[in-house]
Amino acid sequence: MFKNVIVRKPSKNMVDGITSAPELGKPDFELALKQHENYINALKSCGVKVTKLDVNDRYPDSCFVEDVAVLNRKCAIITNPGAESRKGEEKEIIDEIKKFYPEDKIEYIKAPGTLEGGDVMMVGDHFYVGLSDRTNQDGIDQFIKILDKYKLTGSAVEMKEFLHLKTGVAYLENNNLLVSGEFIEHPDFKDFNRIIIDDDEQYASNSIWVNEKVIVPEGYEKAKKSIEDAGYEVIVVDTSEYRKLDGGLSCLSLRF
Ligand code: CIR
Repeated sequence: MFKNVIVRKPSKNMVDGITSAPELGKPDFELALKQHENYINALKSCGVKVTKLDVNDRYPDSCFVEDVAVLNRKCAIITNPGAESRKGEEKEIIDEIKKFYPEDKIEYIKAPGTLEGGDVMMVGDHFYVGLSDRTNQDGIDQFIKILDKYKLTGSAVEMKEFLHLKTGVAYLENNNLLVSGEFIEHPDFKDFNRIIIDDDEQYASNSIWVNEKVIVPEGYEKAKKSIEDAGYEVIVVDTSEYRKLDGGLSCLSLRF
């Protein structure tokens, strides 16, 4: 169960955040703010305490807090983002993390290692880490070494198609895994109860489990039904403006 969630309010220049899909247009900032509020309310309805960090306009992508830290019940790992314009963004979360973890339980990924939290999927005490354009082998090696210190385990996941691991896969606890695209037949995930998300609804594979409920992006009816059929109560939140920046439900918070 998660007790806490950290989010960061988007800054005006989020509209200039990194995107691989400029054809979707620039985000509407006012709408993005409304969607962020709805997202916070959905999280609160799952019984977590939400900490909302101040706007940080030094980093246009700073609302995607998931990428700068990996938090678990034993330690906090401050990452080292692989994207050029996000380098240094991780430093902006450290003071907040210190409110939740003692300093000797805060670890750091160091250059030349890179790692972004969007590439990390927690399954109990095991952490799957995508070897992506943002997370390199050195970052994964450091990460696994840190986990080992806390008697946790990790493994690298080969991938080619998606930005981050969790762009295409989401763990819903109880061995249930949403999978799309290259992860549907991925050998690393063959022992999960796989809930397949069709290509035309791929964005919905970035849904999040929060205390037995699952938050799903608006507009993906087949995905919503499959998740409901698996026995979950679903909460729908529109994230259209974040999708324009390759961001989704998981990227917008740290849940721990
Ligand atoms: C980026 O490209 O870094 C942001 N525009 C989107 C980050 C999405 N984060 C995530 O999937 N965890």
